[in-house]
Amino acid sequence: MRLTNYYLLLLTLIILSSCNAQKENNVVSLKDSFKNDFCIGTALSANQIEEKNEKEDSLIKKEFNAITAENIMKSMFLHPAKDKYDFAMADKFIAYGEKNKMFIHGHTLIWHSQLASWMAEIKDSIEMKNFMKDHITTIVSKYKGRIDSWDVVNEALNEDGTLRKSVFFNTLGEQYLVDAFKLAAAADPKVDLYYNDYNNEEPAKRQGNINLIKKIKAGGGKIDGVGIQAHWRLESPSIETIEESILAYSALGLKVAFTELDITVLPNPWDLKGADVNQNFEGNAKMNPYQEKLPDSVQVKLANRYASIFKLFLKHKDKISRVTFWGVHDGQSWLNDWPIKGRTNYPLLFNSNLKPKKAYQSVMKLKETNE
Ligand code: 9MR
Repeated sequence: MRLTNYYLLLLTLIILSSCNAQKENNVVSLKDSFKNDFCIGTALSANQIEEKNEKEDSLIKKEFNAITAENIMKSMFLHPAKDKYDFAMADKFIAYGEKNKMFIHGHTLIWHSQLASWMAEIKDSIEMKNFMKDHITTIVSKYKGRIDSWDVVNEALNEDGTLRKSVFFNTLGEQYLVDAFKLAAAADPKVDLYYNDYNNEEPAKRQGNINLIKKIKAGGGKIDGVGIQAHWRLESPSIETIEESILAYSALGLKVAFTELDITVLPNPWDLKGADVNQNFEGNAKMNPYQEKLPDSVQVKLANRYASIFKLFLKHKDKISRVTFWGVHDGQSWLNDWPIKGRTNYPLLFNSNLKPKKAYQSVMKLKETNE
């Protein structure tokens, strides 16, 4: 009798372990789990585009079906001098996406930051018009039919919804927005054209963004979508604010993409009321509390935050085209160096050893219970 029990127990254990083994062999990934909902993207560094690290490369291919170049397609790299373009890295980026059958997003054509120095010196409207025509036409035509969507204009708004006094605005006024979208559409009529910004889920900036979209349309520009960058925090923005934005933008007939998603878990110098923002926070242990590891309590908070965000995304999947994380893993995140240099942040779904975090499980779990 005892022996029978022993054999029964052994049999159960064997069955259980073979189920688990099957589960492990059954490759589950973000891109497959959300394949009927929206693209799951990541931003790639130069090294990742060049497939320098085999483990990172196989993680990228396994989990993501959309890519954005984190830096190499910005104007200072693509167009370093007035008569010089450098497409070497962008060509590799596109080839990488094509080889892996990924959705390829172009970031970014007109942005006041990471400009080549010669661009920042353009002073008059004729020179700026010529620059925009040459820049947009050359780049968009080169990749016509190979890039799926473009950030035509990036970060043109101030926090209060007014237009940023960028070098483009200062030389051309608000007409530069319409011109940029017209030039991009002329160069590739089929590619999806986006306006992309951060904090544009917040009410004042959102209203400014809505006005901007209406201006582009009224001026005869083609705009297909709005990118909400989604550099977010554990406590804010609220799910309600994000939802209102999805609804407001899609009511204008636009696709909504979350283009640079990450969630900081570190203290923000600007939240410290009364603190001097200019004071030097580098090397200050209070501002870098999780150098060794992320405490479980915060890991759980991050997982819950990601779960509620993705729950909302799923609720509005008919309006959302793509959700892209700003980086593959924590070790690569720009948030390790901003707004304070040299900290250890944990904003993504994979840790710096490329292992899925609790946040990854919590996002994946939404699909297990949904379907
Ligand atoms: O992640 C990018 C970082 O490596 C660069 O140093 C930085 C320079 O401005 O740009 C970062 O990416 C930005 C993106 O292009 C536009 N939205 C904000 C992103 C984070 O700063």
